[in-house]
Amino acid sequence: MSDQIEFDQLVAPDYPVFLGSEIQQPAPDEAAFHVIPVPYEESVSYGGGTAQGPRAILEASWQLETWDGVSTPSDLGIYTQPPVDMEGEAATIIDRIAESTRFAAEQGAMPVALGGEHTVTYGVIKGLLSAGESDFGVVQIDAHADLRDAYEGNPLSHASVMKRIVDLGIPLYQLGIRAFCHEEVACRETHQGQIYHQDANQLVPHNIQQIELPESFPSKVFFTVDIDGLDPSVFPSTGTPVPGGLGWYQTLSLFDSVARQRQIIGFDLMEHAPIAGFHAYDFAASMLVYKLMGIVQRNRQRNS
Ligand SMILES: [Mn+2]
Repeated sequence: MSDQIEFDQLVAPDYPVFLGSEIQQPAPDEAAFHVIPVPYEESVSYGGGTAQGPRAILEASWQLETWDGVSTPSDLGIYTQPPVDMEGEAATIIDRIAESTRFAAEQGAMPVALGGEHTVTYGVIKGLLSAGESDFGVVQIDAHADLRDAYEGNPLSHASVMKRIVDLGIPLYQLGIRAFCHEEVACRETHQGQIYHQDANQLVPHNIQQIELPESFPSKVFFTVDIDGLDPSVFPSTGTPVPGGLGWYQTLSLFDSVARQRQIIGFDLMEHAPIAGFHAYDFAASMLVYKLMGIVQRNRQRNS
């Protein structure tokens, strides 16, 4: 794809700005959204390639229309940050992700992180905390619970990312989970009142489009989307695909139902691993990001 399109707005070599075909890169403090590319791929357990995810999503975004079918999210301003530097050890990279996230928050913008493996979300959450966000919950769409205390000895594995977040005392609501182990079931039981869930076997066969967050759930929400939470018929472009996942419209509806109940303070899309020759999935991933921005935009208008 990059062989055919010449990108005239870049944030780093080979990294075009999000939607750069349609909008000029604004100043960082004039954007409601900061897209943060994080090509992190360290602990991937099965199929690889998610380090290529952020760039593929940015490239594909040049094919989007600014009108998302309902509103024009780009009117709020979308700033694309340079990709996070991947040199060094996992803990160092996590700190850099946190810095980029904090920068977004300090500019008054909502971080929109593009992965990369799901571990990235831990850095984003640390960044929100360091920016002074304290009382928020996380809503997670995923095929996997990611609640192992460590995976293959690694506490910063993509399979442990939600455990790291739970260990920070942050409430968690899981959606679409359908592949998990006994340790993760036990973790949910240990953390009753902190971890909530509606798994795929409830959501998908019953075509549930909305959830109701518990009253005690914080008023602010960070929303993390592992692309494997959607069904592999929509997104086979991921390292650990699992059948029986959420549909396209169902995902958008569930996100909207959360945005109607709580203030979204950021979101991410993780684990997209482009498949050479199948650019449909890159485009779908970029459209999903833009559609989520649109839902944020419309709920802001509704609530203001
Ligand atoms: Mn995950």
